[in-house]
Amino acid sequence: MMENRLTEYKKSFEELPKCVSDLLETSSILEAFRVSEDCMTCRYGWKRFNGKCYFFSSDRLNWSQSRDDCVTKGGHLAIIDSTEEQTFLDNTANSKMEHASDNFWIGITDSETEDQWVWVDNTPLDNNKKFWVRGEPDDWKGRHGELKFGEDCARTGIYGCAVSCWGDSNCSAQRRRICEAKGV
Ligand SMILES: [Ca+2]
Ligand SMILES: [Ca+2]
Ligand SMILES: [Ca+2]
Repeated sequence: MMENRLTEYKKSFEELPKCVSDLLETSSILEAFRVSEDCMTCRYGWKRFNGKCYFFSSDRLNWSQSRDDCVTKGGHLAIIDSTEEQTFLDNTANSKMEHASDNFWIGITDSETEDQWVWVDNTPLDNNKKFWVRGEPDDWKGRHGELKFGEDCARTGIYGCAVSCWGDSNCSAQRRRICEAKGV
């Protein structure tokens, strides 16, 4: 445990020069404050919110590759358990999307049992903290039901969505991802 923490601290220092150059490029006190706050508690390139750190990828992977990559990065695919976290994640995703459906994988799937949604830490989806957009999840199998696999993995919303945004999608689709990790 201590060793993990030490490695994380060392990593933060390695990434410090990049933080400093970001800091020098800020144009307002407010922006400088935000950059230094992110840098103090999260690894470079991760964004801080409520004591957690989030990574919004620019590359695209299928859902299970995304899940594994977040673990490699020392975290997990985002587990969303409050309206605040959901709003922050979809708002930030919005600011990074290149087109209307350029959304991000999050850490929940019903691939084990259809319609039983479970987060990557094995917690079942809480009925009071579901953020599906209207009409989803629909386990869509094509217009004529011709697709073998339905939709068992969840993604963030289309452009402009803020709270009830999630959709289920084919797990083999290539999408961006949101990883979540503890702050250092
Ligand atoms: Ca979370
Ligand atoms: Ca499904
Ligand atoms: Ca769907």
